Amino acid sequence: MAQQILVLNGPNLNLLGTREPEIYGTDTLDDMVAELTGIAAERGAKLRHVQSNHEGTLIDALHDAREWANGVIFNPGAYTHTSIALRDAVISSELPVVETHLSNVHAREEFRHRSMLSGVCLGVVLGFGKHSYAAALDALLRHLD
Ligand code: CA2
Repeated sequence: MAQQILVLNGPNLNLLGTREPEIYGTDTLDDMVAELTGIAAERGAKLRHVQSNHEGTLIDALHDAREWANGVIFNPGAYTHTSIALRDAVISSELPVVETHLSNVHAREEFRHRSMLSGVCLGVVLGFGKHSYAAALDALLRHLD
């Protein structure tokens, strides 16, 4: 049975490839998800992608994932640094969640150094641009196997 993975992206990540390319790269979100879907297919895994700018929608997606997903790749965007509600939703999902970031948040502003989610995630991958997602997928599939 194929592993089913939710790729969940938070606020402003719909703008990928349109601004701040020096930080976030030039690929659009659609480009990135298409590439990741190909990588997943080579490993016999299936992805579903959800992006939302709304905290509640991200929480709903984590609750829903409990019903069908084996694991989650989650870039919570700026909610990483603030959201206890998303932390609680990760716990409630009872799924392995890999916190994933394009940029190296520790090389940026101090307020980005703290994550409300890392402590309840399986692991964290950051700083490799779109390759962070590929590395997160690889680690998650190895964990699930
Ligand atoms: O590095 C990451 O993946 C972040 O989660 C991205 C968030 C930021 O608030 C986190 O600290 C680290 C911001 C996403 C904004 O994405 C944009 C992409 C292109 C243009 C504008 C924003």
